[in-house]
Amino acid sequence: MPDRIADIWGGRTPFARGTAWPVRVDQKLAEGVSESEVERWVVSACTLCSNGCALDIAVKDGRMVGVRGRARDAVNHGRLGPKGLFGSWQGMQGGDRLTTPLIRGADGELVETDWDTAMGRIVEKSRALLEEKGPLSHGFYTSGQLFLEEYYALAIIGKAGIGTPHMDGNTRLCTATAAAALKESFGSDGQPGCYEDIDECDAIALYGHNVAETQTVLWARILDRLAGPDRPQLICVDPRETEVARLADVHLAIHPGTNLALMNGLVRELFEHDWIDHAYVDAHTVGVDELRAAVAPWDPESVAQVCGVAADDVRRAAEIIGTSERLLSTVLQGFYQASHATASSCQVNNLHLLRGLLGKPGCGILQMNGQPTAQNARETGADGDLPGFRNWENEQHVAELARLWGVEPAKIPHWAPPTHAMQIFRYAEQGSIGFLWVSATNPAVSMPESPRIRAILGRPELFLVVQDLYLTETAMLADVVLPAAGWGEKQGAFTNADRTVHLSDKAVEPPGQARSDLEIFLDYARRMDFRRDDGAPLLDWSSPEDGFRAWQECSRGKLCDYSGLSYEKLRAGGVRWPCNDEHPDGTARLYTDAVFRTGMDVAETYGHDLLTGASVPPDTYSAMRVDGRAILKPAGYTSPHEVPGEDYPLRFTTGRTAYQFHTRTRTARARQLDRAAPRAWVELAVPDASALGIREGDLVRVTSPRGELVVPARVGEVRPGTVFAPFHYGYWQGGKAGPGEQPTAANELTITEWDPVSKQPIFKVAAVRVEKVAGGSAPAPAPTTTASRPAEPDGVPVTVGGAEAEAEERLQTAGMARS
Ligand SMILES: Nc1nc2c(c(=O)[nH]1)N[C@H]1C(S)=C(S)[C@@H](COP(=O)(O)OP(=O)(O)OC[C@H]3O[C@@H](n4cnc5c(=O)[nH]c(N)nc54)[C@H](O)[C@@H]3O)O[C@H]1N2
Ligand SMILES: Nc1nc2c(c(=O)[nH]1)N[C@H]1C(S)=C(S)[C@@H](COP(=O)(O)OP(=O)(O)OC[C@H]3O[C@@H](n4cnc5c(=O)[nH]c(N)nc54)[C@H](O)[C@@H]3O)O[C@H]1N2
Ligand code: SF4
Ligand SMILES: [Mo]
Repeated sequence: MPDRIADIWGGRTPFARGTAWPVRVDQKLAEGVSESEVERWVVSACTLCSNGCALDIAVKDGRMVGVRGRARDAVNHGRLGPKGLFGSWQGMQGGDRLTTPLIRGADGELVETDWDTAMGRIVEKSRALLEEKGPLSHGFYTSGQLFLEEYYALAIIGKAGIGTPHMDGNTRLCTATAAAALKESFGSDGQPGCYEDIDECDAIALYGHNVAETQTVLWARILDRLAGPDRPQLICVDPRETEVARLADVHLAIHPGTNLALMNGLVRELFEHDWIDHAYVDAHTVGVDELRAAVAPWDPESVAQVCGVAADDVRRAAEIIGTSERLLSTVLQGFYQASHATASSCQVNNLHLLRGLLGKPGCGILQMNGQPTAQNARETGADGDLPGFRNWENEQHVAELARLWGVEPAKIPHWAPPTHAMQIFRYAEQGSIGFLWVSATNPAVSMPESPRIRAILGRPELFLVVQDLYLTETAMLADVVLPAAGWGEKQGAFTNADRTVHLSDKAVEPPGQARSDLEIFLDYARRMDFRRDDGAPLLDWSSPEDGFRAWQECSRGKLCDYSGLSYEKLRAGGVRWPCNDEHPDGTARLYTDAVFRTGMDVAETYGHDLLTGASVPPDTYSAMRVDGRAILKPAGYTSPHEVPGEDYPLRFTTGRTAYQFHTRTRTARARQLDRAAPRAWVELAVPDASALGIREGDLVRVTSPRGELVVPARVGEVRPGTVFAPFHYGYWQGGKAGPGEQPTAANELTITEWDPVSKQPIFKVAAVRVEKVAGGSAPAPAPTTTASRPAEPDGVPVTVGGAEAEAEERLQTAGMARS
């Protein structure tokens, strides 16, 4: 059996364009448990990234004892990656789960209590603040990791119960730009393409997306096309030598923060060579002249100078993009969390629109999601949108919600855009928000400039509720901690990055008194006695399925239409929305008719200026008469705000490793994963390291204007002049609760700044200096299997998982077209 820590993607099953990706069922069972001992297999999908690989959970003696990929699911064809195989089920059963509510006692310590006391304290505080200061005293900061029904309940509580605009998800840190770029170009959130576009394309361009580590099963699909008889061409835009970069035909290792200059250059090349589908552009888009003018200065030489790449590589990439018949593009954090996030991501849309490559097999755009349920946070309005991709500036849309919820439209905050997460924290800092409820996210580690965020969360004037599985760095600062049931312990639906909806059934009981997030939100609504205008309870659901049905009504007739789905139908396998009477089996691709969601009546936004973020007023938008055409949005490049200088000569960027998920609450509790990347490190390029006298494993201090990290150095393959840090390692480091001896969290250094349109924080661009603190006695604790591999492998032990990381792979070739 393969060691799936050493072999992240598993064995190759090559396939040719237009044929089906072969099925391979990956399975992992706990040590000593054989398949015949498994009592039940429970339908679910993995929640350790946005890929949403379908799986069944193995149950024995009331515990989850393993997982098996689902052969017939369109998303993964049976495959699972290391996080799915090891992290999904073990990460829930850490032994140190929260099992009772905690409240801060008179002596300032968190003490165990019962639900009545904990909820009583929350409701008392909530009522007092509402009376004294009104709804704007309340803020909710949620996740991209709850289930659809939970978000929808929270959205109704916030918008129709309390009436506060201060609600957002950590999706603001994650995929706010995906939504923003889709809205700006096509009028609405909603992924145009789907994963089958990998099977159909001739070229794949990955923009700031290290898919090999962050959606390992999707990369396995790409690897299988690359190994097939008609290999697609591959373009990678990333400052590191990722696995994607290694296999790319063109690797553009640009300086962090310069994406927009590159993108303007690529768009310009299409115009220069007339790689334009004029009929498509004329019939289905607006704005081509403005776009042509905006990109005019960006000839390949100018791009090369600003981005630090070869002009000929820009030309080669443009030629692939300009001449491939079927092009698939994916975009993720290297764009979304860098400067000019929305502007750069819109240029990817523009490349497709100019070539008319949209709504056809192999011609997808995946403005990727990252978290497993980020899509649902956006759909349901738990993230600072209105539910169902409704537009807060459209009175009709607000009236629909008011009817659904049985309240006056005036109750639903829509006098200004919903408050984004960074602003919610600013209000908490200033004191206008006095009640902050954080669910399923760990901002003390994951938000930028963490010294500031910790200070805000720790303010004695702020009443902080934290709802989590574990006592995280954030929970330690709370006034009330609520123990949540998690994946496998509760039921709910969720939607992956290609619009595939899965159902996750309950496999086991949650530990101790832990309750599902849905139960907690419903309990709060009951205790607060939120009512419709007719006096009936605002939320009368008694099960997740009630919530699902309510959501189906809310989504009916909208782009994200769930009306044709049911739990029963989802048990048979994932289905892509929209799913309704017209499309009972779901919908593979959007915009096949090139009619976009830009009409006045359906648009989710009237758009923004990409450089300033100024919103387009409704009458201006109306006068533009976009009427269902896509918008080619231009933006001129400006330099990032924080650039290297004398004091801070290097560029700092951050991201992920294949083996850890975010702040590691789940992956650090799966031994196979944790051992592969147990502690923090930073990556330096060979020339930078040697100039500073730093060798592999030396302890270094990395300093930005905001803070410092002290961690071992990996002398690796990041582009010279750039320092990369994984952001997973909070001060929970090493299982120790409380600040560690040395700061290890990347966000100690990051900047409080965000994209003007999407409001997504800039995690990937800052300036730092690096100095050696002490010689190391061992190589850095970074994996060798991925982008963090050492430049000089001699003496660095190779990352392996050993016997405990062995997992089964069953190839099912019957009926499959194989190359
Ligand atoms: N193993 C693992 N998988 C995950 C997660 C995880 O924590 N661990 N998290 C999930 C989530 S929520 C998300 S959002 C996704 C994120 O998935 P990705 O976006 O693929 O992951 P990142 O490592 O954050 O960033 C991707 C790449 O951006 C590059 N980059 C940095 N700065 C720039 C720049 O200025 N321009 C360009 N073009 N590239 C740049 C980095 O070198 C990095 O390789 O992963 C999901 N999957
Ligand atoms: N420097 C830097 N910072 C970043 C990023 C970066 O690339 N660089 N990436 C950003 C991105 S894209 C993201 S998505 C964020 C992620 O940042 P976070 O959301 O803070 O990361 P997680 O560790 O996933 O936190 C989720 C929490 O929810 C808990 N949880 C899991 N399931 C459940 C559940 O069912 N119910 C409840 N109540 N709790 C649950 C987990 O135990 C965990 O504590 O980080 C962002 N921060
Ligand atoms: S690719 Fe993502 S969803 Fe699939 S098994 Fe890995 S972590 Fe889970
Ligand atoms: Mo994310």
